[in-house]
Amino acid sequence: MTKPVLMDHDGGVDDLLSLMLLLTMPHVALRGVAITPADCYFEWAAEATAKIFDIFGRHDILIARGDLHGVNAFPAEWRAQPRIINALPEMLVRRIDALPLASVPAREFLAQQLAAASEPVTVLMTGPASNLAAALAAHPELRQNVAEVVWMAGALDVAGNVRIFAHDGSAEWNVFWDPVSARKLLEMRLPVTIFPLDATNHVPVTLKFLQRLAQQRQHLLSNLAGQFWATTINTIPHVDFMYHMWDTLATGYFGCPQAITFRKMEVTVVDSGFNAGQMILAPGSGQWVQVADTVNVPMFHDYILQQFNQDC
Ligand code: AGV
Ligand code: CA
Repeated sequence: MTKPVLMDHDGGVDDLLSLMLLLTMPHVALRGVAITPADCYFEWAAEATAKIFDIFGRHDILIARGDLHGVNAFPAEWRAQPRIINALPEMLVRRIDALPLASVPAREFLAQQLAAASEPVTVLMTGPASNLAAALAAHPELRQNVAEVVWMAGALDVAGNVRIFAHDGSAEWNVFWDPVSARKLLEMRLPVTIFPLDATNHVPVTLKFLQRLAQQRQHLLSNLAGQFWATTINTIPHVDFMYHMWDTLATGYFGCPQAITFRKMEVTVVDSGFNAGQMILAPGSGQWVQVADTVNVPMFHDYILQQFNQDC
């Protein structure tokens, strides 16, 4: 049984690794990729995405451009990260003559794909929620075509990762970029599985893990993933800034759910003020979602190593 999946990512190194991981899963049928210009500049993220398709020999998947912009911009130096990725030798040698671009913006592309699907589709979001929230607001009848929304977002019982002037630090960036859309999406009462910082804090990118990955570098995917992760190692070595397998954990859920425990929580999103973008418990008035909680880290690492230990 294959699982139809639409991915909406925002071009971070973690997002690109997640796309690679997703493409290693034989039971996942990737139906399209939307790119939100949040933690990336679209052109560089689209180029990296197309090159990853090329590595997997997948020239059948379209990229749709997000035309919505959140109220709180990501730092420019984070947004430029795909440039480094595109400059890695293995990526440089891949020439993309023309990007496989969809003819409509991402929100309309998601709606079209959901409408055309013969069975409900899972939407994996590794960036903000703007495109899906807009698609389903414009076409409410398509909500029944969503099997599950899997979203890396939020921080519940732990600190957020937004560190800017005039914010209390309680929000996670994917929610903070566009808190209003995040809140609207939750209010649509879809089956949602959230991967908040509470879960992803268990999986920092460590040199110990990268050393294991390097041992299997004769496989192109391991070599490439090792190089992608190496570009993240010089982020400030403090838990607030350290690079984690945020999106990679959410993606790993598709292939290795047994490594993750979940709890059911009733949540909402604060959409303005000093804690804009904070995801909070809202007993009696929120939306019930499944929230990733703990991670069996050795099992998760083994899974990633196994997926990248193959030729494509
Ligand atoms: O908040 C985590 C989200 C994930 O979707 N992103 C990165 C992942 O793609 C934002 C982010 C938080 N800290 C970062 C981020 C950092 N140090 N560098 C780049 N992006
Ligand atoms: Ca991301």
